[in-house]
Amino acid sequence: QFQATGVQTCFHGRHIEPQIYAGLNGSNWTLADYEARGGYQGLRRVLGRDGGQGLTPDQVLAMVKESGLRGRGGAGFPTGLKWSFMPRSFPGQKYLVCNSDEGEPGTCKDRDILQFNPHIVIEGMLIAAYAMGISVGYNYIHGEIFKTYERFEVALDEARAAGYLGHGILGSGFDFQLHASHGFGAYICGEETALLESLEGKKGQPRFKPPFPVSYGLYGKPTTINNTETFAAVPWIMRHGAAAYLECGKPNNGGTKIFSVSGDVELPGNYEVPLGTPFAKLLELAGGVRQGRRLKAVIPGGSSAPVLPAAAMMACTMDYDAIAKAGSMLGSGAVIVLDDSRDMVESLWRLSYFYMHESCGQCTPCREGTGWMWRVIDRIRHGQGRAGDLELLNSVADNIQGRTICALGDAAAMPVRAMIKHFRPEFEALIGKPAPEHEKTHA
Ligand code: L3W
Ligand code: SF4
Repeated sequence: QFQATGVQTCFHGRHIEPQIYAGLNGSNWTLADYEARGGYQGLRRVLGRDGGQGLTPDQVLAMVKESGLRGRGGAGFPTGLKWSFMPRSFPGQKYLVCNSDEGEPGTCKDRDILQFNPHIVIEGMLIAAYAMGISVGYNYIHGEIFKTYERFEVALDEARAAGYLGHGILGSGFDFQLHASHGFGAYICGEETALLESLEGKKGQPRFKPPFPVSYGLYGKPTTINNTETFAAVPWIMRHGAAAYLECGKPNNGGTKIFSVSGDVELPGNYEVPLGTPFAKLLELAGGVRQGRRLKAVIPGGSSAPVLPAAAMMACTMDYDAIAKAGSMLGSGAVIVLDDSRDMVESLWRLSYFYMHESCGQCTPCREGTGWMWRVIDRIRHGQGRAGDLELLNSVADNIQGRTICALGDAAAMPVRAMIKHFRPEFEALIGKPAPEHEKTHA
């Protein structure tokens, strides 16, 4: 039973309403429902169709910058800054892309936003397109959530019929066409340049960066890519103002964030809370550690984020800066809770298998290194570990991290190093005597 819920929380002594899940009951996703909740009012304000004067693209951009909104896909890059990179005048097509290829283990927020609130993403993309002078957009949706893709298509039809998409939107001079596209389930297609390759109909393999997509994106044209949740935050900012959004969170970490809390908790689910909420509060909202067991560790930002032991996590607030200071990353906001019954060697063994399986194979350190790390962890797990295996694992991780085309290599290496750093005795306990000399090259 996975819950999708916005939680009203008290933060800095103030009552904070959820911004993305507000008013949702699971079935009120249609255009009429969305409009009844105040939907498309942000776009109307921007286009001057609410009785006001409207906002210029520069004013919209300034608001997004001031709001402190940071990318919700994993990197936390400032959204307003990213939008400001888009060239204003370009003699050709510019593109806007929504990255809904959610595949990070533990992350399941974007699929729920699209399922329960698709119009909030469409409205956010419309406002982004207006700010950057873009007339064509795509939403690339993960291939394993086909029903969600179908629902998004229906929402697009509703928006077109109501004049929110197409030419002369709401009687203004603004044009925007938006299309949905679905992938086929490869994790690597969530990496933005692999996504673009896939959208172009090619094999989804990452490109070298730079050039970044804003210089050389879809079909080689300037392209801005943001995560689903990032676009979903934009309408609220337009309706309530940048300062109100920033105040919801903490400096440099504006707004609310959806955390997918999974693992050993009583109430796994998506929880929308202000950035800066203490981890202890989030854990409490998720019902606490299951069956009254003790917290052992937490992976705070999806499987790519280094694991943190319980004590470090309980001292943390849930925001980009605090989690980075503690030695991990907020990532996409997938909080994987591990209780004291968990075997960390087994946990790492599962994670490592995932990265080995999902490596696109394009660069040698990742293709060979992910398999090498998994094989070493596999033999440790089966009681056949050798003296020096932990040093070997760290060495392989060192030779992957920072030496690959995309972040998957780093994402595979970081959990290995963190698990060994924090839970070394569990690995050592499984490692037997030194292997015979002739076996030492077999890793
Ligand atoms: C123009 C520059 N643009 C950066 C843009 C860049 C991108 C964004 C962030 O990885 C992380 C990764 C995963 N001029 C620019 C520029 N940009 N400098 O800003 O860039 P970057 O390179 O910091 O990150 P990234 O390559 O986008 C994303 C982590 O997210 N992650 C992955 C989650 C996976 C999902 C999923 O399931 N789909 O969300 C989870 O933590 O490890 O560190 O747009 O173009 N100078
Ligand atoms: Fe492919 Fe891995 Fe290289 Fe990324 S790091 S391009 S997934 S081989």
